[in-house]
Amino acid sequence: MAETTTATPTALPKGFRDAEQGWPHLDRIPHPPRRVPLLGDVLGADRRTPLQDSLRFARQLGPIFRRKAFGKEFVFVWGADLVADMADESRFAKHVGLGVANLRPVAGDGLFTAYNHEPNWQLAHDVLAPGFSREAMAGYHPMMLSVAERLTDHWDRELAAGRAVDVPGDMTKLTLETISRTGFGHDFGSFERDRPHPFVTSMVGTLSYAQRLNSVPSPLAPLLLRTATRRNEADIAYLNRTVDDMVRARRKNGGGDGDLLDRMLDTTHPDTGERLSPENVRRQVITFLVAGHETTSGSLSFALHYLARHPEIAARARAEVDQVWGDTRTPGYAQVAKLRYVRRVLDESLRLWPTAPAYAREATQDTELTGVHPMRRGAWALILTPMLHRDPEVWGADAEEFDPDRFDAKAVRSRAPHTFKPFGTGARACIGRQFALHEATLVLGLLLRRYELRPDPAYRLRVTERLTLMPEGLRLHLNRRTATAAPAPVTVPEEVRSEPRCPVHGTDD
Ligand code: MNH
Repeated sequence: MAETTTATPTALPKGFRDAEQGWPHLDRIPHPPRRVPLLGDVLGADRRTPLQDSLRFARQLGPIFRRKAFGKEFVFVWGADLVADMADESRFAKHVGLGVANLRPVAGDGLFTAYNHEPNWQLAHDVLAPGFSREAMAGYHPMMLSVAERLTDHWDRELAAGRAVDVPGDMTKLTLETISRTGFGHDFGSFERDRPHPFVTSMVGTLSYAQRLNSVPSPLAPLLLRTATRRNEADIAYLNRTVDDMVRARRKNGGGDGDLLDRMLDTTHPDTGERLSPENVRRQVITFLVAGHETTSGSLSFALHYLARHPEIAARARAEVDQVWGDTRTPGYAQVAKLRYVRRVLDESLRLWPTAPAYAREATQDTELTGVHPMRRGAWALILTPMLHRDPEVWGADAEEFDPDRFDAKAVRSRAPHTFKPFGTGARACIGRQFALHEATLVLGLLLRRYELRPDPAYRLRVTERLTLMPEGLRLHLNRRTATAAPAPVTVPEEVRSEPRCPVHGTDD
């Protein structure tokens, strides 16, 4: 096994399809009272919002519960002690199931969808992790800044035309351009288009399809979703073609300055000398283009929604930006992390709406969850992060309120570990966490500094689901801020830190 290993992914059985086989004491786990024969717990469920339905069930049934759909039963977990126990990497690991498993035809053994036992996980992790080190991030910063300027140019034009801005649409343009240019030297020209790039349309198509597959009995899926399946195949083919073109262009022209694509194509494993196969490179490029923008876009959108709804919070964040950045037109890499309050706004948005709202964990041995629920090796549960993040026992009676002060240093220290998990946990936690947080903090800082946000008073937050979460139809009106007498910029010293063994998970809780 490689030196840089952060955990040893063990070879596991595929995982029980049904909770009955893996949880000997299923009777200890409550389920909705009225079950429909054959269909299961479908009363009050909406095919388009499986996550928000599960949140409703969670509120009724408590910290661990089960739901049955078409004869298959699944266990859901959100209580803080249960989630913390399942974060124990010596007894539990990522489970590739449900929505994630449905993405296998798109992303194969790419980093996100790989089974723990697939050798390409460790190989790709070790080869790509340095692409998310502090040095790498500092290198992406100028490109992130230049994409953000495309956004503000666009917003300036919308403002001048007296139009409200399409927040999720524009955040998606921004985050897609950011990952494609920093990671792959590719320009999708998103801001020059009126409609989303076809890559985005196909990506949303495959994500929605993967979600829909969970809402029909699997043997009947080919029949019930025939048209959708055909469209999905066309979407996957389009994603593959786009990516193959990008790779071909790079092979021909070379020169990505050591970006992610260069790493995927050229870098050999430090110990084994192995490199990623062409088929695996294709899977990784799709994985990073999708995972690298969809969730960050949602997080930025939710944060802007809350900032528009809470002018006092926006004012405080804006004051911080003025104070820390002053008149520097182009804030440097180290000046982004200094926006502590802006970062809290982002954390608080990710608390209420973690845009990748669930992750699955499986037992790597026969064990007892918190000493109460026996699990056989391979049994698994879905962790509902939005409920964990709203548990009144952790977050207080006002857990549903937006309050960034929950993330000031003292409050964070006083909370138990594993109570805030928007990026998942353990060896398979998000590799792009720092990337996303840096990009989103930078962009929020730039937007707060330049605009005042006015909500549409008639707007009620509606959340669309396509495995990820996004505020639907969110539009905001902008005012250009009048030039303020901002205080002189504070000089921010670059900290010197030694690199942990794994550049992305060295400090993971
Ligand atoms: Mn991301 C894994 C959330 C941004 C690339 N990401 C995960 C997981 C969560 C997650 C949760 C774990 C899933 C699981 O256990 O099944 N990710 C996010 C959120 C944001 C995000 C909420 C933004 C906000 N992710 C990004 C960005 C990138 C990225 C940006 C790339 C540039 N994420 C990944 C990859 C994985 C992952 C790759 C899989 C890592 C692995 O299993 O080794």
